[in-house]
This record gives sequence, structure tokens and C-alpha cells, in this order.
Amino acid sequence: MATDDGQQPTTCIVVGMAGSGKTTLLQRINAYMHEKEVDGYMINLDPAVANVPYGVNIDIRDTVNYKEVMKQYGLGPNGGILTSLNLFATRFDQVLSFLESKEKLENVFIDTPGQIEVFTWSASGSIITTTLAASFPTVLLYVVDTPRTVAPATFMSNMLYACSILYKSKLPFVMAFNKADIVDAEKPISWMTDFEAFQEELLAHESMSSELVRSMSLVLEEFYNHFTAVGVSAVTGEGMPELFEALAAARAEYYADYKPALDKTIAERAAASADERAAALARLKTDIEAADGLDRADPATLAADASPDVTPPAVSMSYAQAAQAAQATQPRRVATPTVDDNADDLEMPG
Ligand SMILES: Nc1nc2c(ncn2[C@@H]2O[C@H](COP(=O)(O)OP(=O)(O)O)[C@@H](O)[C@H]2O)c(=O)[nH]1
Ligand SMILES: [Mg+2]
Repeated sequence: MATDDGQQPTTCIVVGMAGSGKTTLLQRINAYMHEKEVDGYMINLDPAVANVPYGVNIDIRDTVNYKEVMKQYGLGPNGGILTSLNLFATRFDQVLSFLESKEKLENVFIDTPGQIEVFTWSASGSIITTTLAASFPTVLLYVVDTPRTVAPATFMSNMLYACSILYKSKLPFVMAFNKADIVDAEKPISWMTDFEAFQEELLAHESMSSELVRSMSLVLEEFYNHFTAVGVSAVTGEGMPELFEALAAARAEYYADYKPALDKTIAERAAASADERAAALARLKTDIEAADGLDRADPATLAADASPDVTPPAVSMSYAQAAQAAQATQPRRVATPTVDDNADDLEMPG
């Protein structure tokens, strides 16, 4: 099992629907880390954010100007954001080296573009996530807009989205029910463990989709076992200690489950490519031996080999006779002049 030597920072990628409060929550998290004297590092990957309200250490906006990208490539806002992220992903190895060179870092938080799918369903988002997860204990922090998730149907669609991200990334997952200052997060969180409570809520909100939501909730039961959910407020700061506890547990999960699986995949790939190399080498050796054999083997045997369906003639020939016969059937090598359109380039024998 991969062990945690405590040397690497927990890398937390913050995702969530637009307006769920990712950026504001990071501002709160940053303030909390300062207060607790925890070494943190903040990275902003949202090229379209007007103002980053926390002290950002690495900002995508310093590298790519998303408005310029829109103009240059004739793109709309979403295309501009995605292309900017793609451009940044090509340089992500530099970010990685930089993080690796930092000492004493405890936490790295990464803010992602407002529109969730720009990060979670893009090639660059996958590249950034897997690159980070290969080097650091990485955790996904999924931010939920709690006031918009208190109806069973919206709760379910948000959970389905989270579920798709969890299974796509396979990374340890923490769910932060944000804006707990507006709506108590306890109720939606309880729906994950208390099936009856969710059914009651469904009855109270009976609609056309109730049956579908009911069956979905059964399907998602297994998914709910895979993460911790905490109620937080980016505005009041409630739930911060619980959030950091959940992140620490997710870090442990990274070392217990994700890292060994990753190491196993890497080892399997290395073994597979070693096998491939060995097989290619064996093929090459056979080919060389066969070619070598062509020069030295008994021509009669060769003739038999060449047409295995034909029984070789039952005449006994001495090796010398056979060699002679074989020689006689060899086409004579005649030096033929090469014809080329460009006669000047031809080297004529003297
Ligand atoms: N009341 C309340 N509002 C919040 C909270 N977190 C974020 N907001 C508001 O939600 C809106 C969207 O927040 P933002 O951080 O930009 O969301 P993002 O798109 O996920 O980064 C802003 O108007 C924030 O002020 C919270 O915990 N409580
Ligand atoms: Mg934001």
C-alpha cells in the first residue's frame, strides 16, 4: 500500500455548478488557513473571472487573455474559456514542477471555471486532473448550491451530475453543501442516508418526475457511500473545521485506494509494454534466423518448406547435386541500366 509520508500537499480541485460559490468558498478557505496558520497555495483556472477575491498564487489570467482568445479564434464565451484552458493545460507541467519545488505546503486549492462542464468534461480538465493526481494526493471538492438543491428533483439532478464526475475521475470526493447561512444543509445531507426521509419529501413535492426521482434515489444509494458531505457557508465561515476534516479523510482515501490502483495500472502498462518489446524482439530474431537459414539450409528441405502441400519427390540426391540443381534454377543476375527521366543524374558505368 502507498504510504503517506506527509511531505506532499493535499491538492483540492474545486468543482461545482456556476454560481454554487466555488470562488467565494475559496476566499473563505484561504482566510481560514491564514487564521489557522496552515500553509496554503491558491490556483485560479477560471480565465473569465472578473475578480479573484483571495490572494492567488498562480492565475490562468496571467498566462492567457480569454477575451483575446475569443477575438483571435472567433469564439463565443464558452469556446474562449475552453480554448484558454486548453492553452494553459499545455503548460501545466510547469505548474507541477513549481508545486513540487515548494516545501512545507500543506494544501493546494484549485478554482475551476464557473461552468462546470468546461472543466469536468474537457480534455484539458482531464489532463490537469490526472496529472495532479499522479503526483499529489488529490481530492475533488464538489460545491453544491444548497438553496437550489432543497427540492427533490433538483437535488437528484445535482447528485447525478456529482455521481458522473466521481465515477469519471475515481478520485476521493468531498461534497460541500454551500450557502448553509441561507438554507440549512442538514436536510439534503440527511437524504443521502435516510431513504424514508427522502421519500416523504418526494410525496410532499409530487410531480410528473416523482417516479423517476424515486427510482434514481435507489440507484444512487451506492454512490452516497463513497464520499463525505458537509454543510458550509462561504459567507459566515461555518463548517470550515468539518470541511478540513473531510479533506484529511479524503487524503487518506487517496493513499489507501486511488494511489495503489494508479500504481497497479502503471505497473501493468509497463509490464505490457515490456511484453510487447520482448515479443517484437523474438519476432525479429525469428526473422533473422529464417533469413540466415535461407543462405545455408539444404535446398531440398527449403523447397519442401516452401510448398508444404506438395510431397517432395522420393529421389535421393546428394547435397552437392541438390545445390547444383538449385543454382541452375536461380535467376541469373544481370546488370540492367536504370532508366530515369532525369538522365543527368544517372551514373553510367565507365
Ligand atoms: N449567502 C451566501 N451566498 C454565497 C455563498 N457563497 C457564494 N455566495 C454567492 O453566490 C454567488 C456566486 O458565487 P461564486 O463564488 O462567484 O460562484 P462560482 O461561480 O461557483 O465561483 C455570489 O453572489 C456569492 O456572493 C454563501 O455561502 N452564502
Ligand atoms: Mg468562480
